[in-house]
Amino acid sequence: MLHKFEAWAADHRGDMYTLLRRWFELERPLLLHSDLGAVFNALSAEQASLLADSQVREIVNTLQEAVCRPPIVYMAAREEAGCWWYARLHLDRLIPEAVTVSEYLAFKELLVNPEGANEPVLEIDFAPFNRGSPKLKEIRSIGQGVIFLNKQLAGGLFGQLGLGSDKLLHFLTVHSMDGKQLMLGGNFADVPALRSGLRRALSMLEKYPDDTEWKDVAEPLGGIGFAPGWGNCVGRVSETMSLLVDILEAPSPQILESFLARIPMISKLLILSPHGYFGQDNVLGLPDTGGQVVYILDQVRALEREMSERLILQGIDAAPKILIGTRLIPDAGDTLCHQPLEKIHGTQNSWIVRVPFRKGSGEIVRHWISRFEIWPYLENFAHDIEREALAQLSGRPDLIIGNYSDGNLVASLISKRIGVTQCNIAHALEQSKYLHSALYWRENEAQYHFNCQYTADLIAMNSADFIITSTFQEIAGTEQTVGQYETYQNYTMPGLYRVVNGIDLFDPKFNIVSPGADAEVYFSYLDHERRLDALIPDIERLLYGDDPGVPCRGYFADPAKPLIFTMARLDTVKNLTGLAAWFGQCEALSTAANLLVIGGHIDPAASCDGEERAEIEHMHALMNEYKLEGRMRWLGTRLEKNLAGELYRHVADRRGIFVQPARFEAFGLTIIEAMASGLPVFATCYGGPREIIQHGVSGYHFDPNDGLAGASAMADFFERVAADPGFWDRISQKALQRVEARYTWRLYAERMMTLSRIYGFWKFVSKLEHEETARYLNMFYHLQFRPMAQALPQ
Ligand code: UDP
Ligand code: LCN
Repeated sequence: MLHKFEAWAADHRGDMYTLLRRWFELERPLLLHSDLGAVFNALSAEQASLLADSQVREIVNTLQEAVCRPPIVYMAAREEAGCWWYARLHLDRLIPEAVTVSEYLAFKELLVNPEGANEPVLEIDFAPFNRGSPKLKEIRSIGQGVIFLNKQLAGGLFGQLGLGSDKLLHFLTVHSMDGKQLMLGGNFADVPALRSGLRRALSMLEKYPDDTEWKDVAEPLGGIGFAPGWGNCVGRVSETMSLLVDILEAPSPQILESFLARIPMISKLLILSPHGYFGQDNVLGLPDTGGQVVYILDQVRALEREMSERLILQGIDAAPKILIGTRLIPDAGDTLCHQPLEKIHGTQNSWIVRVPFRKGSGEIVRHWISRFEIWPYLENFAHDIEREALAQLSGRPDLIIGNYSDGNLVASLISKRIGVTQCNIAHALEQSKYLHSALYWRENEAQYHFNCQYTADLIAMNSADFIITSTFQEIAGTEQTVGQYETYQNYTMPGLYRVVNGIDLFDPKFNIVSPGADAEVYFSYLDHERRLDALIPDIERLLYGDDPGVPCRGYFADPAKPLIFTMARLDTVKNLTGLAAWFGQCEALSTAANLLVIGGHIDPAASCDGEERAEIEHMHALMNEYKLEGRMRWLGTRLEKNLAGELYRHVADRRGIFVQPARFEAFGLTIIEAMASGLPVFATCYGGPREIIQHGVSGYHFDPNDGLAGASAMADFFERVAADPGFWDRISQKALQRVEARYTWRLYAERMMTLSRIYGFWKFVSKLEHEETARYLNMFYHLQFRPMAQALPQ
């Protein structure tokens, strides 16, 4: 594409000159994709020749960013996910010239540090460590790492290299759980011996009915060299053994996956989520406490069920145990976050384990602190929670799952120390939410400490054995937008370091495994038998009562209108105030429907978070400005799950909609909850919702930067529904089907358990290959992250 650009510029010097001048005339040093496109569109409206030239439009479309220092501009172009090129253009020469990513970033750094052109800079580059390790090739395969890995294992390790069988034999020979030998008793000297053992075992098993229990064949099988773990009954044992026979003969990716998925490897899990109020009651909607907590609690219930079913099927008599490690907050308000141990409802043996944050002096931090302020405490936290987890689990966990930047860093520290497979879940990577926050990290330092956060992210994502994402776009974006992980591919933090290869989107460590909505709570409004009718009076009071019983502002002068419902934490990115403003500005919408907002507090003094206080005041100002009192109700409360579930359904009964107006939403659990209840949803087009909803089929996207257009689309929707009530039903049906097919915890747990086994095995067989990266990361942690974290106020 750069060659095309060069050729076009050579043939169209006049147009190139005009375009460049127009960019400079904006007098902004950093132009975004949207700015570059807008200038081009304005220009091509004036010059028909430009408009007609589809080639240059295609080129301009790929430009993501331009750094202008007249008479020079440096450009970053993204042809497709993960595939970038960089060029420089001079007003005199007018022919683009390729530059390296390093040169591009160096030029960008001058925006912040104009005198720093010749200063030496630390460059971070992970590419050399990954040379030679297998990588995906196709964009559409991104996020399906395990499928690729199975092919690699089947084709390379077991195929051409032929080493796989020996490694598998070794793996099965040393495999144990709680000190008890599983799979092989250790008497097979080599693969031929194993093969003949399998043949003997299979022919012996033929004599037994399939449902014969393991205990009845354990002795003769033990005599041949087989330990427990093959199955709970003869039928299952034979199947598992046959799978191994097939692998040793001619492995296929599917057979390998099926076999590895059966090995009882996972009975103890450690999940890390240090920040926020992590609890089961009275925490949702508090600052920094939202979907991540819901996700993890639902995940634990689903994983415990899956782990226990798999252990039973494999004939292992062990109860799984899951721990969620979080911080203990002594001054925890009306939450239970001051308790060291809390059993998780609906589980047999899963617990929240809390240890407090300690300062360097040893003093315990008593109060809640923002997720942006926690960096200095994580190292001590990692030590303390590791000790606690080892004690609670009576040994090492089989898998460690980190959550968000802090949990993933702690997971990296512990996993390395105790040699356990590490899985990361980002939930939200902040570079996508806070534009240019890496470049201008110093300006934001007082509030956000992105220097620590982005360094932690880089360390954690490169340490992880595998990474779970909720959507494809989280990794690699869309044609138009950059993926959340992709933002870590190249970036610079002037004065700290420059990243030229931070993460490879084609790494097979990435896997898309989407979460679900708790099916016990969020189900269709049509499922009358399961509905919680007892909650109807509470809902009516909250929505329509003169005294709703919780802090509130506004009422519905005409309660018969359908509802536009939104619910989220009241922070700037969630943009609930944006929705209130569009509602106020769009007459057609505020005539057609009422607005129900649930989030934050009504009294700013009740909030302990600066950003939330500012949003509260903004919301009041909007209600005053647009006189929303009789058309909008704002409840400053946190809804308990069952009440939230019944409320979604109540809004559906009344033919309403759910709106998610965020400037950016990493995934958006409320969207799938609303869809699972049968509500048509209008959601931001930035982030996960774009993938969850098929626009115009199972809901709608809109651009929060053009919220008025979104508001008028909602007004059109209500108008259409008024004319054709069946239209609402059709969208509602599609929303229900979409969630059922894609976003369920059962699908999640099955996939997650298979992945942990395959990556666990992969880690075992490729142990040495990651040592270099681990060393590099260790140095990066100690020389870069640690001093920055320790310098933060405690
Ligand atoms: N939530 C809730 N009650 C509230 C506010 C939020 O139950 O008063 C839940 C909501 O149902 C969802 C979660 O909090 O499960 C928010 O998750 P989401 O992914 O939408 O956003 P996040 O807060 O993680 O950014
Ligand atoms: C964090 C977010 O910001 C949401 O978009 C996600 O839905 C939530 O975590 C759960 O992953």
